[in-house]
Amino acid sequence: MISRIDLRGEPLPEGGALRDLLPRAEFDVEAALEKVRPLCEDVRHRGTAALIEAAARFDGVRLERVRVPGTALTAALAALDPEVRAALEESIRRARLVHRAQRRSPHTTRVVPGGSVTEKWVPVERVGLYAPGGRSVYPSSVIMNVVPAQEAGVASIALASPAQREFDGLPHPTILAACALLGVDEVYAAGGASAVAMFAYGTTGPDGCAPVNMVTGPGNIWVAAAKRYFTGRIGIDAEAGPTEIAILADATADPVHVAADLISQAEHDPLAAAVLVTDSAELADAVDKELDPQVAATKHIDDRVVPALSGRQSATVLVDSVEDGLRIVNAYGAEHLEIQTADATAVAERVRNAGAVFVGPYAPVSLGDYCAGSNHVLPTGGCACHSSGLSVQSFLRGIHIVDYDRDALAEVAHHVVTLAEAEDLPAHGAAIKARFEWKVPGK
Ligand code: HSO
Ligand code: ZN
Repeated sequence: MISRIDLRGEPLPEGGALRDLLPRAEFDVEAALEKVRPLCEDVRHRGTAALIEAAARFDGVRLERVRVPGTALTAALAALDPEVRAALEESIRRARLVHRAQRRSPHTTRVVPGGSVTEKWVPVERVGLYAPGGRSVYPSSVIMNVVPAQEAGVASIALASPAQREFDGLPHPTILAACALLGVDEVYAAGGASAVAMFAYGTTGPDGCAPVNMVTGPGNIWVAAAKRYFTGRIGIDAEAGPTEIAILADATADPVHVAADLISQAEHDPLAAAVLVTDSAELADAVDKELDPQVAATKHIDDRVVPALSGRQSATVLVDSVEDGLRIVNAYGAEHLEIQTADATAVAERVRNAGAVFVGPYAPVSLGDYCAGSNHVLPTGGCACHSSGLSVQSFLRGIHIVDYDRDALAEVAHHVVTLAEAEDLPAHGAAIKARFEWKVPGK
């Protein structure tokens, strides 16, 4: 079911060529931009009326209101299965523990006597979170977006999720219940690119949504395209692409676990990538054997798991050693990377590129998706080579406060003027000279 790439017996190529050995799903955000632009501009010009029309067109729902009343949030929480509630609460508790520890305090560096730079951390003022509907109704993603924003100190948080026909045009009740548990009370029934536009431009009227400074949250290609459209105007987390799991395993790994973990992320999307990198052909064979019965027994077999595992974005990669395997996974930069080898801790320490690393046999990705305390909004499509997953830091801005007195400025004035002149920017130098008895042009 899963194809094989055999890289044994030859030295691995360097750099980009190594990365190209592992194919990725096509995710052409640029092409989607064309379709998204008119939707976004419609929201800009017609506001709530455009959102109502988009809900009718894309979600098949006749909406009367876009803003979800507080009573609907309370009702959704009251109707929530107590076991689901307990699990969500535990997920929130653990996520808070980890994210609270990410808070940053201001730091002052005394550069010279009388001259200091303080870096202070200021939360983004208002954030819009997007929670998808349809195939991916994930209250866990609401937690993973809201908790870091709250722990960062974001004062104003709004959430949008598509209107659902079977729930009277409200977003999915578990999404609403998760909002209620987290204390998010500004919720809109709005989906896709239109929801992102609502956040970016803001809308007016009784159902209006004030514009936000930043939009985060997962979504399909239309949401990713809308985020790209508004980048610069607002901040975004990342353009999330299809999910990915890579597993670096040796002969000590349990094929039952490996197969189960590959399937676990394949279940998200027909374009999800499941990649096993191993130096053990025996393990690869055993995993292949394990996949058949486990896939046959899983729920989303035909629509997602089989297409994901058999797609060109998934593969078993055979290498000569765990050392070579490390090179492969570092070149790939998976969203999720499991290490299932002897001395997994030491191998994990050598990982440079991954959204999150899961160490040893008892840290599967599913744990991280829900209850490890870590964040599950992670960079996909190789972006782990330059970006991090969502965290408190994502919602903070570091501001430098430069405080120099006369003596401290005088001490370095000569260098500043020299550099200004070297860059042919004499007015920069003049701004220094004007403060001392130094010849300022025109004076
Ligand atoms: N694995 C997904 C997140 C998720 N899993 C939500 C289950 N629910 C991307 O990290
Ligand atoms: Zn998942």
